[in-house]
Amino acid sequence: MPARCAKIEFVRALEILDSRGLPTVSASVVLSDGAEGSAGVPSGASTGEHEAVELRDGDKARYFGKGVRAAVANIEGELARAVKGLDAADLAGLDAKMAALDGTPNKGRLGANAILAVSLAAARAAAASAKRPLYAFLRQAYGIKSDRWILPAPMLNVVNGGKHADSGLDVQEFMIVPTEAPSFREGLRSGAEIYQILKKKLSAMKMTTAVGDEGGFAPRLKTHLEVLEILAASIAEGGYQGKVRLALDCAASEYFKDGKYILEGKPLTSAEIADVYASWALKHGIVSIEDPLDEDDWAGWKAMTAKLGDRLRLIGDDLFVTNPKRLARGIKEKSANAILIKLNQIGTLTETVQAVADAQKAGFSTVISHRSGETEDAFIADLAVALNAGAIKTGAPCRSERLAKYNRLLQIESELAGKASYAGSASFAAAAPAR
Ligand code: 2PG
Ligand code: MG
Repeated sequence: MPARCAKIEFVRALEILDSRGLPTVSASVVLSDGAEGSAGVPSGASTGEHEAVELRDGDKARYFGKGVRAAVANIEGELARAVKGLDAADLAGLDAKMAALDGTPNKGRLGANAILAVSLAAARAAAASAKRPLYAFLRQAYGIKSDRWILPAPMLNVVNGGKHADSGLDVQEFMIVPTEAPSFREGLRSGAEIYQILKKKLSAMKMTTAVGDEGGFAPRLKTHLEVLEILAASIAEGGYQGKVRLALDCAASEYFKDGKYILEGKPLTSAEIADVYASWALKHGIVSIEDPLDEDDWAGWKAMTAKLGDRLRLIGDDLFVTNPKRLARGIKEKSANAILIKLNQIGTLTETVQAVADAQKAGFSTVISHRSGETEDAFIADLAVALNAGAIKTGAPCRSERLAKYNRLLQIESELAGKASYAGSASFAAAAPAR
């Protein structure tokens, strides 16, 4: 008997709250065989100009205009009608249909948040119907041919600045990355231990140990170098020197004003700020810098990649916004050598998978990422493993919306016992790990 594919029967949606207590969208998809899947959509704070549209109600009487009732109505109305009866396992077909129905280049009519919720919930429902773990189902559904399972290196954001905290630091994220570890579990342990050591050090300095949006500390330290020094000391105290390295997300579009980068109060050109980053990188062996420059400073990115690209990963987040078109330009112009991947920047799972495939083909490293406003949904953990992405960034080892992803990876690693390897430093070397 030919295998019968379950069809989408109905779709429900709900306005829920994210980790900042602001509204976001969740959806559930039910199939003809009774299988069900749900997903929650995250939301950014330092959002890129070129991201797909997050549809918000704008009704100031509710949640200061941030309600998502229109997105919920779009899911239960137009989108539900369009996807009813579709083969749930055909994720690419489903996503193409929703994007065409929206009809805009940035999903501005129905909302990328509405479309993504259905895209992810349908993938979960299809995996449930196939009785396969999500990571394995995704690999099969997108025809990814690899018999290797790679657990990503976690990039743990332990000090928060920029728009994510009131620490006064310009740089948004200071991360620690276990590059040398025998397994994901051991890598995560080293990061979690260093986080606790850092907490003690900050307390001893009479600094606050309250945390920012992504679970990292938000101390009012005067300079960025001071933060790097405390982090290096915490790593050394844990006994992880050379095994756990440092990484930054500058989110520099936030401090780019009138053609200059305002760092620690000083206006700098892109060439001048590149020298500052280079000196930090040299001193502290930084393995990657995300968004060191503004999202439209293509010339600056190109120059910086020519200068530093053989030493570290320059990761485009706001620059590429997970958009295969912007990535294609970056590959052609050698604007960066790595890409940050966020599902809600582009609005469908299929386009996200495409961006990862294009990047890997070009030898770019890929980092699957959370948003600063998150839910308990751990979809990105499965996605990182399905695509052998090599790295994942999902906050500090603190706060359950962040730990949900790391804990899911622990579960996947134990499920794949003996069959999986840990990406470690491979994601930060010259070429991305082979699929
Ligand atoms: C980033 C993200 C996630 P936000 O800039 O990389 O850390 O922040 O979700 O606020 O854009
Ligand atoms: Mg970023």
